[in-house]
Amino acid sequence: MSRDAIIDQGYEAYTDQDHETWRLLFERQAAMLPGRAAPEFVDGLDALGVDAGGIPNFERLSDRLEDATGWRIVAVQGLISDEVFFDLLSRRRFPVTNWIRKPEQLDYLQEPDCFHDCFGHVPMLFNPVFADYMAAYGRGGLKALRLGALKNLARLYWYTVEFGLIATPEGLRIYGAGIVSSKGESIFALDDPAPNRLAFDLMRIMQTDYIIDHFQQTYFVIDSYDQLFEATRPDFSPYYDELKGKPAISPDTVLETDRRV
Ligand code: HBI
Ligand code: FE
Repeated sequence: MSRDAIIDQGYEAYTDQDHETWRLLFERQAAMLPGRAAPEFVDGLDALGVDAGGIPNFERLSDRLEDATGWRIVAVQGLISDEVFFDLLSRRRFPVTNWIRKPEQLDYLQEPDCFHDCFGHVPMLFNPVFADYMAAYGRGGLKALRLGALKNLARLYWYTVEFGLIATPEGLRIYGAGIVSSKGESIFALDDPAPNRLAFDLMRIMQTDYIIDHFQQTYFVIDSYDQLFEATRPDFSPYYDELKGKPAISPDTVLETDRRV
């Protein structure tokens, strides 16, 4: 079923302008991320960094990634169905959109492009624990689809893989792809007094709505990738049953039971 979604990257079709857009975004973000992004992200970026000269060739990048964690990148046209997305993740294939944004869209895009997918997501896939978490997430996604609990599980992806923060001895750091690939949000998420930064809580997250059209009002902070992986080890079926009767928590709410970080 995933076969239909996978396309050729079409590397030769990229224009000089496309590569220039990648370089601009890459250099802008890479310069800002030391001291902001998680050390594991920065390490992963080094592996990708040899391609700072332009859009990475997915096959060559996949060869390096596969050596590290067994993951490969596959090119897709854009958003793919939930089922295909989860099926790919469960088989350690990460879908990366092949096209890159236009120069006039450097700061904001509605849908993921090659820069978000590749720069934002691929570095963390070089980390063995995070890589295992992502594959487990894919398996969990297929199951959540069958159980009608996708909404709950999608929130977990949103608040970890896309917008997660991690506590380190040096302070809070970003590991979420949606933050590291955005200039504005990589500053906002750490420095702005407005958003809530709450300790990771699986059930709480799976109950919390999210906003997709501006910076987050709440970020959840993990202590380690092991914590993340361990939290997703149990069978979620009883969790979904428990969540079914509960109303959603709005993105800006802080509960008495929340721990601020
Ligand atoms: N497709 N290309 C692409 N990228 C995604 O991140 C993605 C998707 N399809 C579905 C999907 N994500 C959701 O299922 C998850 O965000 C939960
Ligand atoms: Fe993403």
